[in-house]
Amino acid sequence: MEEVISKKRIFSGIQPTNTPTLGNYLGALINWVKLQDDYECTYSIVDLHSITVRQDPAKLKKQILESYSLLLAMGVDPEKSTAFVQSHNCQHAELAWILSCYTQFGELSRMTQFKDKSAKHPENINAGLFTYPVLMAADILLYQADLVPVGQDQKQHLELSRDIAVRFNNIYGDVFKVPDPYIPKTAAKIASLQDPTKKMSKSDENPNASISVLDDRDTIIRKFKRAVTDSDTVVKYAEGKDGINNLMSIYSAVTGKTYEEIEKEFDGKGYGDFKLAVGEATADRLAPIQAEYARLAADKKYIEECMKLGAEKAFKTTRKTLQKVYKKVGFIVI
Ligand code: AQP
Repeated sequence: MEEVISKKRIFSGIQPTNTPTLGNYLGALINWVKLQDDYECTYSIVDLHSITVRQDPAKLKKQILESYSLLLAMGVDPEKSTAFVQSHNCQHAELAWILSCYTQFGELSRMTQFKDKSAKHPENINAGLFTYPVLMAADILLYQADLVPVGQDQKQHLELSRDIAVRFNNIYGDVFKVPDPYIPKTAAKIASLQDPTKKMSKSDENPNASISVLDDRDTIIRKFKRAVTDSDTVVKYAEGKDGINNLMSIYSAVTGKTYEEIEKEFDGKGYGDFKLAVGEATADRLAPIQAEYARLAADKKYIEECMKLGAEKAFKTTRKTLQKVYKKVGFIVI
């Protein structure tokens, strides 16, 4: 008899805190699309996470719709994968509560993101900001994910998810799959265009620091022209040239060229020519996504149907896990 090998499961999420940046795209979303062929993928717009920082409701609603539509425009297939909005599956919040009773105050106090974000928003150090990693653990463990694509910044949170899973399993038996990090072969780390020692971030207050995937061609080119570099003139990947290194990694990611090829291409040319080329190549790369996004944005009914389908698929998958958890802790499942 032919052996049926089931695909490994992947879970990943993105916060609808603003329009995704070129960093989100090249560092994460581009891989989400690729992974769909080889894995059973679940992708979420994690709106519950986004309110740990105060959001404007009308803007948030627009951003959830926009982020979701962009996922589809980039190539996430709602039939093949599960693409859903986190708040459409109430079981995330339910499991998060249970798991919070199996997570220690001391563990959460050690999370560097909590420390960073509380320093950034001293006026709003809310309990959600503190328990954010528990909700993240619930997101992952609910789907029995084998692998979680994570950037460096989320490694500590994934480690905690693993600790919580192991702790729960030690008490109640095999309930949760213990997830591993997935480090893609090509994971670009994109830095801010204004401060190349910092990551490009969608909530950066300086609009020139990041490229939104929906920026028009002129804006993209203008932002790259203004990108902070150094006083040297040679386009070369080297230590201490953070700005140029960042532009090279962007150019390499959008064109597929190696650093060596890029250095050759711009041999004898200045930073001005290089910046223009990076801007044009990035705009070319984003153009088809923007066109598809415009088409989808005009079809709200289709987007709503996809959201519903995603929510149903997500709920069905996670119901099994949550019922098992309820039984294990001693609740009556009716
Ligand atoms: N600059 C980046 N380079 C590479 N990857 C990046 N990611 C984010 N910024 C870069 C990856 O994108 C995925 C989704 O990110 P997120 O929505 O969870 O939020 P984040 O990591 O906190 O990204 P932002 O843009 O900086 O959001 P805000 O400003 O809201 O905090 C993740 O896989 C992340 O690694």
